[in-house]
Amino acid sequence: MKTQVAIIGGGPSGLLLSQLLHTRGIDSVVLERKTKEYVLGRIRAGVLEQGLVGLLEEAGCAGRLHAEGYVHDGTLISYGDEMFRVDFTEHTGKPVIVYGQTEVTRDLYAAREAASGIIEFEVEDVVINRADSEAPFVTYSVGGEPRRIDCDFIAGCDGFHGVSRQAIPLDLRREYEKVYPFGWLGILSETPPVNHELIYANSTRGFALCSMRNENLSRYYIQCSLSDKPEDWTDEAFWQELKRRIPAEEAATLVTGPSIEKSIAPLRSFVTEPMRWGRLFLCGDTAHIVPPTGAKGLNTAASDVHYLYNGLRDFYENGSSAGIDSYSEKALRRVWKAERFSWWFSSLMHRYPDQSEFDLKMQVAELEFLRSNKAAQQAMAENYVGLPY
Ligand code: FAS
Ligand code: PHB
Repeated sequence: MKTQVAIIGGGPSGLLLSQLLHTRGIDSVVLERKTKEYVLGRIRAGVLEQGLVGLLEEAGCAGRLHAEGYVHDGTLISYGDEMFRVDFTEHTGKPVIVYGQTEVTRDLYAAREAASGIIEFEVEDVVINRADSEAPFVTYSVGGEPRRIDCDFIAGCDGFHGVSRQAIPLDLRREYEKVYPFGWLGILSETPPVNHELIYANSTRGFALCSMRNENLSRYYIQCSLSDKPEDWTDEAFWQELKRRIPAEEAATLVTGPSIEKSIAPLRSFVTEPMRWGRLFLCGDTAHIVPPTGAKGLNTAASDVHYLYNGLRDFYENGSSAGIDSYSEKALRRVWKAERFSWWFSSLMHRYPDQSEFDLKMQVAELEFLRSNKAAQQAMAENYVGLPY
């Protein structure tokens, strides 16, 4: 098979890139390791920056998002029984949209299928070949049958555990990592959200987050030990712990119910540089990971897609390689700002095993400053709604 862009990974990065390229008549093939049902079964991000919304509009996939997504003009931050609000629209003129990553991915699959886009599922043994040449190709198998795609470019959109990052020779890669000494235990419940906005909670017992997907589908998280397993937590134990970590007034109105999904995500900050080697471009989680505290994971994958899509458009439409040549530097400049914000917000909101009494006092002082200072709130709001591409 021959195509212009071979895309490894059928998650949001790969699908969004494929659909955007399609709108400009640029052919691609998406290779996905799992089944579509498996991909759609993952419960992940919930908050979309305007930049991602704009890309989905450009890709012709934003109809349901605008019909079903929730516009959030701000968020609540609590510490003990104290709670204050950061108004995104007041400080930046922009809201965020609450709409699950699962739905974004579903909309992208629907768009690719409507356009007869080529997506191969359950691929195995994906190997990137001659990425540092003018004639790269990808080999893989489906059902034991060996296959090959000859292409102009390869987009590695295969997430943190994919093969693309490793295709760049180790001596050419620099990796930066911070592993957090805790995870997030998350549940999904068919209950009304405790508040119409998100609540990020700093408590003496650890972090909690109250989020949602719609008026009868709530998403809650509590910081947990890395040794915890989802099955260690009954629903009742989860609800009791969540109530201890959010303000009493909110806990009193929390509607509990059976969990329909329960999972633990480890937290890490990770960046690999560069995000390009020859005709291979890394995009999304394969190149960088953030702790989900700042809701930057999916949204930073989106800005990578923006830079790569425009670089490839420039190449095919204008014969210029300027966009693809500057891709890695441009993408990384925004990636590191997302890493900083996610690390800052995680440091502010979580309990760390080695924290001293002084460290805890610093957290409260930082929260009080954020609560009372307009410039601090503007800085937080600008990062949360998404820095410019
Ligand atoms: P993805 O990992 O989503 O997609 C990569 C795809 O490539 C997958 O479908 C995988 O099956 C496929 N693949 C892997 N190896 C392959 C191979 N060899 N061949 C072919 N295909 C291959 N972000 C937030 O903003 N908020 C959150 O709350 C949040 N929670 C998260 C929870 C978890 C458990 C995880 C892992 C991530 C979370 N994230 C969150 C981040 C997440 O949303 C990512 O940023 C987002 O999925 C990035 O999308 P992709 O880059 O497409 O990577
Ligand atoms: C979610 O709704 O899953 C969510 C929202 C905000 C975050 C992380 C996760 O920062």
